Amino acid sequence: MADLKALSEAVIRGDQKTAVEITRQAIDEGMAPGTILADGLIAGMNFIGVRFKANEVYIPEVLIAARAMKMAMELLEPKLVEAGVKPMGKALIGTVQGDLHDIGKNLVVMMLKGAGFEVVDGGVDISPDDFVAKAKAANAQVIGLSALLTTTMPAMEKTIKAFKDAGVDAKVMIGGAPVTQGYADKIGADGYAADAASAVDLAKSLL
Ligand code: B1M
Repeated sequence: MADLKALSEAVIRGDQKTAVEITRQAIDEGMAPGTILADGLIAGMNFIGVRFKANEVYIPEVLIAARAMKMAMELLEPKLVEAGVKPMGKALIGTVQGDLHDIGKNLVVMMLKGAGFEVVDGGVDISPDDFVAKAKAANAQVIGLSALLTTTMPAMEKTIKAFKDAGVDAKVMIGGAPVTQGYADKIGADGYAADAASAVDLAKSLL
C-alpha cells in the first residue's frame, strides 16, 4: 500500500522520482486524491515551510521540494478534477503583482477544480491591468487573488480597485499566508479564505 509518510518525505528531500512513483502507486490503488494531497504532498511542503522559516533549510532546498510537489501534482490534478461532480461555476485565480509564490495558489486552483469549478489559472506576478484583462476574457464569477508577501499585499487592493474601475462584475476572494479577514474587509474584498479547502467553501458561498 502506498506510504504517504514516504511521499511527504520525498517532497521534503526534493526527490521528484519517488514523489511521482508513490503518487502514481496511491492513485493506482484507488486512494482518495484528497488524502494523497493532504497527507502526502501538503504535509511535506508544510514541513519544508516550517524549516525554511527557522532557517534550517534555504531557498534551493525549498525550490527542489516545490518542484517535486509540482511533478506529483501533475499526476494528481486530473484525479482531483475527476472527483468533481458537476460544474459549480467559473473562477479565475492568480498571484498578484510582484509575487512569484504559486504553490498555495496552485492548490486553490486544484481544489476548486476538484470541487467542480471551471478554473482559469492566471499565473503569477499579475499586474492589476493584466488581471482586469484576464477577468474580462474568462468572464469568471469568482476571482481569487493570492499573495504570500507582506510587500505584495497592497497589490491586492490595487487589483480590486482596478476591477471596480473597469466594471468587472465578479466576487473577489483573497488568501495567502500574511492575509487576514481584517485585511479583506479593509480593502473591500468579498471574502477571505485561510486555506485551499476553505477557498472552495467560500467560492461556493460567493456564487
Ligand atoms: Co518565499 N517567502 N520568498 N519562496 N516562501 C515566504 C512566503 C516567507 C514567509 C518565508 C519566511 O521568510 N519565513 C517569506 C515572506 C515574508 C513576508 O513577507 N512576511 C518569503 C520571502 C521573504 C521570499 C523572498 C522575498 C525571499 C528572497 O528572495 N529573499 C522571495 C520572493 C520572491 C517573489 O515572490 N517576488 C521568495 C521566494 C520563494 C521561492 C521562489 C524560493 C519559493 C516559491 C516557490 C513557488 O511558489 N513556486 C518560496 C517558498 C516555497 C516559500 C515558503 C517556504 C513556502 C510557501 C508555500 O508554498 N507554502 C514560505 C514560508 C512559509 O509559508 N512558511 C515563504 C505552502 C503553501 C501550500 O502554502 O502558499 O501559504 P501557502 O498557501 C496556503 C494558504 O496561504 C492558502 O491556501 C494554501 C493552503 O491550503 N492560500 C489561499 C494561498 N493563496 C490563497 C488564495 C486564496 C485562498 C487561500 O483565495 C484566492
